[in-house]
Amino acid sequence: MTITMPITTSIAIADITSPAYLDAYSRINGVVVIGEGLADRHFRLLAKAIPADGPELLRLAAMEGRHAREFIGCGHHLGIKPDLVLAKQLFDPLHDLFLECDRSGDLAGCLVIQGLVVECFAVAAYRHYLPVADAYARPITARVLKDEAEHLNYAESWLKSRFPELEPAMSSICRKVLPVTTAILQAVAPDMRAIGMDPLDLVASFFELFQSCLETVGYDAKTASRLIVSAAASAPMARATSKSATTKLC
Ligand code: PL3
Ligand code: FE2
Ligand code: FE2
Repeated sequence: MTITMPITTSIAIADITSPAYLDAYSRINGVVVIGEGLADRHFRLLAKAIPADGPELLRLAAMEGRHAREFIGCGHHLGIKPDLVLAKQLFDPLHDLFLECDRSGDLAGCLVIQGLVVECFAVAAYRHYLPVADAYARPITARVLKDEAEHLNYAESWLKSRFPELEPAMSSICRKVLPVTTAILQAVAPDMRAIGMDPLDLVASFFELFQSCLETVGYDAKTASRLIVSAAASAPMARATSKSATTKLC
């Protein structure tokens, strides 16, 4: 996976000191901190499940732990606390799916969930956050973005080298995990707007990246696109949150 396309849309920089910005940031920051913390856990579980790559996977897990701490620092710098309760609730269905795959020995499922879906989500989100990030968060986000590309690369090459035997399991987990991922995005869409991001652009980038990952591992373009469109069409509405105004993307 190479990440080349810069984000070039015109951006209205939000007031990072306003109560509305800080309130929205606490929920977005919660999603990022929980997402990074779960990525750490998932790579540790993968290290046990794939002992031959154990040291490499533990190294990736440690990177995720560092990302979580650095993003906590971004929130701290703005004087907010991440809303971890809401974020955990939003990530629970995805995490449960990962644990189910881990317990049943479905390595393809684990790698699609963490290595492709979550990492594409992170890359798309951080690419779109970068142009509106405050001066403290910008260099951190840029560094993290490079790390996430490495995580994607690991999963892509593992899945690519076993594609013919794993294709059915991969397609099956995509149908389950894409809708729950879109639901997380929907739930924080109003908050993304409040911090200057466009959630629709993010969703478009996420699907574009995910399509290119599926093609890299071995899917033909049409099958990949049908898989994504049918999964996205079955996305449930995200749970309404106590503070966020709406759960619609547009
Ligand atoms: C994988 O390494 C971690 C996955 C984390 C998922 C992040 C989702 C982010 C949603 C909106 C983020 C905007 C960025 C804000 C940064 C504080
Ligand atoms: Fe990360
Ligand atoms: Fe990652």
